[in-house]
Amino acid sequence: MKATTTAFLAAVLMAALTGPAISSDTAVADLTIHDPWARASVGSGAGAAYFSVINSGHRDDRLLAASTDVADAAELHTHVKDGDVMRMRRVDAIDLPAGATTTLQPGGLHVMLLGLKAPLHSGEVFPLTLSFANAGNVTVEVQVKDVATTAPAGAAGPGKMEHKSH
Ligand SMILES: [Cu+2]
Repeated sequence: MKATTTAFLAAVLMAALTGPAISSDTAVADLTIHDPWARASVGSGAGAAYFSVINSGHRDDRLLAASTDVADAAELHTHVKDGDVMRMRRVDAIDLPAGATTTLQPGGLHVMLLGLKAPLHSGEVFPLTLSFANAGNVTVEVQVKDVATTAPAGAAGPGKMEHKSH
């Protein structure tokens, strides 16, 4: 009985650690979009979405655009170092080399959500449509996560980021 209870608790703990039992991978052609997530926003304004794209095919692809109903516009951005400050800059496309995984993450490549129609709350999910040069369009479910638990060490904080307008 005790051993069974312990095993049960271990299983519950594992489930808690690995998150909700929903699949966070979406496949389209040779691409797999893994773990799309966005930071919970403090207010409305701008947000950012992140994910990895695994290109298991033999030809390169490119992410050309993104769109979502939760924001007025979604742009592809990267960070560039300007002196001691990391600045965001819009890019025309994100290269997805064959056989490689390309990761969008805080402090690097990201999908910028401009003009959020409502604050993004932790635990919410919203659709994001991605347009690839070869694989076509696919809509993924973006999981909103708490800022504090997702900011990796070494990533520039919001105070050090400046948005470069176009
Ligand atoms: Cu940005």
